[in-house]
Amino acid sequence: MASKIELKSLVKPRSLKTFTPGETVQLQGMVFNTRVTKWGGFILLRKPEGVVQIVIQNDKTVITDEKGEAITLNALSRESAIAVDGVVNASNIKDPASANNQIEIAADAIRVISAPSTTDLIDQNSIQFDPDTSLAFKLDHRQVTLRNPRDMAIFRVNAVIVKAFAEFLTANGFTQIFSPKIVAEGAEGGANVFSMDYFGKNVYLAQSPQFYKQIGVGVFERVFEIAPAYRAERHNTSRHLNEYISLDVEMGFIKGQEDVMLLESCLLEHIIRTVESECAHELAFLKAELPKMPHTIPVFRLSETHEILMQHYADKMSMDHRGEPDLAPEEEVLICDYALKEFDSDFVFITHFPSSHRAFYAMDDPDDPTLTISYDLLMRGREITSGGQRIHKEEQYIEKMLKRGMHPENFKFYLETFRNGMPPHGGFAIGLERILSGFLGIPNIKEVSLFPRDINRVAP
Ligand code: AMO
Repeated sequence: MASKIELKSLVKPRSLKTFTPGETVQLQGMVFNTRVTKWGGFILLRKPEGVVQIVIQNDKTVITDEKGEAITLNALSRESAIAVDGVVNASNIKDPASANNQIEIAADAIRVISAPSTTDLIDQNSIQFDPDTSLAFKLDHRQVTLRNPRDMAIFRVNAVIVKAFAEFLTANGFTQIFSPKIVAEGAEGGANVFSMDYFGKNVYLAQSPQFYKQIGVGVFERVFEIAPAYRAERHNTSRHLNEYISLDVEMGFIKGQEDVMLLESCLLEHIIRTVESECAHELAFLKAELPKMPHTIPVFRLSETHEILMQHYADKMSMDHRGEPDLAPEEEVLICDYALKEFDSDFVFITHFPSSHRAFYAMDDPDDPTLTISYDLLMRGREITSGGQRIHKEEQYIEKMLKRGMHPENFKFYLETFRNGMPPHGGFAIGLERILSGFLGIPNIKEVSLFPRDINRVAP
């Protein structure tokens, strides 16, 4: 059995950022690229944090293949898994994919641990830099195309967003939950629900953890969940996926939806600051600028938004949207433009959507029951969140369900929650791919989904 001391070195490989000139080092990684010169050449070694330059000198560096026989740099295939022994030297690397541009490694020995089984490898350089390489090609070969520094940088930022989300909520008394994705009823209504056979019964893939996070409030007061959500979107757009990651939050004992909006503002601020401090390298590489978060995010009612846009952008709109129950995509773009110009904010809250266009669990506004106490949060021209206050009384649920022609008997377990007592509560869900694409300025969310599922794609 391995001793704990050995395990320690396995658990945490040393970060390349800690390498200093003069040190003797041993490291392992995959060959991203090689360049042969008269005197030797270079290997770009791929590590989780980026690439590192290895310098080969023909008269000094010994390279051996899987069998232990000496080979030339020319014979070293890209995507070989190798072990390197060498000395760290100071350098000044220009490659933005570099994990630490202050150093390179002068290799004494390179040992091939495992070489690929083909010489017909996917050309990562063209994937990264050639705008003509189609997204379809990249996605068809995603299992390999993810290995280039650009995609790796995208998904490192992704991981930091998720970490910051969980960190902030945990620090603020929220308990992380994991709810089922095979469910008896769609929570959000509408036709975009996937149904499937479950031992002869018709069941669904969860459109959101809505019911379960509300149930979670009855237990823990404050809960969050990070999990896939499923939507049978028939349209192939740059902002819809059939499976996306939903960052869900639900909080009990709220005074109103303002509490929920304040929580989300502070949460986003924390996420932005964390990405800023931990992903400076990735942001520079991707030429991304994080969104501007003002002290207070501007808030407009939906009806007010239609009016503002008619007043300021009538010439830019295809039609007059006043009286409509939702924001048109062109309005999402224009109200964000307005928020940026007037409030220096890349975010804007839109509130008071009509009850007829929100899910049944949304609390109706006592001042005007045709409206709900609910909101959307837009960032850089796109909706990233829906949220609001929920109904917390069983009678109100039943009344609203019956009005909508829904059958309360289909929601027995959900209603039992409220019959047994619930505090006033509310919450929201952020689409992970939507915030990541917005942070990085990558318009198509398929590019920021690890293995996107759309109407034509279920593999890889
Ligand atoms: P909603 O249906 O608005 O609300 O979804 C919340 C957020 O999830 C993201 N999202 C999507 N992302 C990619 N592809 C899709 N097909 C897709 N659909 C939704 C968006 C959206 O703002 N239960 C409520 C949330 C709540 O009130 O707590 C809900 O699911 O970023």
